Amino acid sequence: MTQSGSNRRYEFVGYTVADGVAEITLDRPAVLNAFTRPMAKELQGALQDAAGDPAVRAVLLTGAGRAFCAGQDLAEAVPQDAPAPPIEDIVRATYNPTVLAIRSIEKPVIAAVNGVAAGAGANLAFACDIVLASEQATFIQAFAKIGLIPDTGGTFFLPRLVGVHRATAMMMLGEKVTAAEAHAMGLVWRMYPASQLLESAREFTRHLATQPTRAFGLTKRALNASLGNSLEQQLDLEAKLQAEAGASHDFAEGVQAFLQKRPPAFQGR
Ligand code: T3D
Repeated sequence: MTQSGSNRRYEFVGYTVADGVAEITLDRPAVLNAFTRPMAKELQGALQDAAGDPAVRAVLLTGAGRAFCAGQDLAEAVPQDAPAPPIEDIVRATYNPTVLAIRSIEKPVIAAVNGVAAGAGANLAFACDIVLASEQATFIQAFAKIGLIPDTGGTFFLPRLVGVHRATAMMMLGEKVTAAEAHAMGLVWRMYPASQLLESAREFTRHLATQPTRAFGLTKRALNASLGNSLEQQLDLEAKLQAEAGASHDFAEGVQAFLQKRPPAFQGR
């Protein structure tokens, strides 16, 4: 299903569903898809749509034009002709629910970083389950350049992804990290030539959408919990979640397919 023109569900976010994949496109290319509150609300709506639609078994998040996302729209944050809205309110309304939505959707959420990802835009990508990137993509913890601290979960995910020292350097220097550097640090799973990123990311996500979605959802729940659990708690959780996975149609199908030496036909339940 493609949505364009008057059929389009959202103004600042593209949302289409095809082949089990919800493709969400941040769509304010004139300002490098910088976040305003309306765009964030729409992104949260699109994520909710994807979470609740049984036809969606994986989500692809990308940006329109030459950028993934330049973070907070600074013209909105600091209007030149009106008092600035409280920053805390922006963070609480814009970024916190978006990150929580990505982490709580029990389906894979893949970021296809097509260009610069700065500030909240970078940390939005790092909150996703797998990050794919164009060879031309860059990641910038831009916050320090304007006297802010990293938000959008950056101080939670980055030290866990790359270690405290590298995260600190990225955050205090605000330097451009190239896709190749991000790949070497494990922030990016796979890089593609710019012209091939979107099609490759679609194929990648379509593949995930044919896989055991229920088990993926439970895997994601376990990974989320592992970030705060002790080993004992995590082993206990694994046992419980494995009971759920073991009761799924896809487990029965996966085992039968293996024994019958044929590819499995997972239904995501
Ligand atoms: O309320 C709060 O502030 C709290 C929340 C904070 C979360 C955050 O994300 S804070 C960090 C905000 N983001 C930034 O500081 C990044 C600002 N942008 C840049 O540093 C550069 O634009 C980039 C490095 C991302 C890209 O540089 P470049 O040279 O490729 O593009 P450009 O020419 O700077 O930008 C193109 C246009 O997009 C330009 O508009 P123009 O001149 O063509 O009319 C530029 O003003 C606009 N733009 C880019 N980023 C933003 C933006 N407009 C508003 N807000 C932006 N973040």
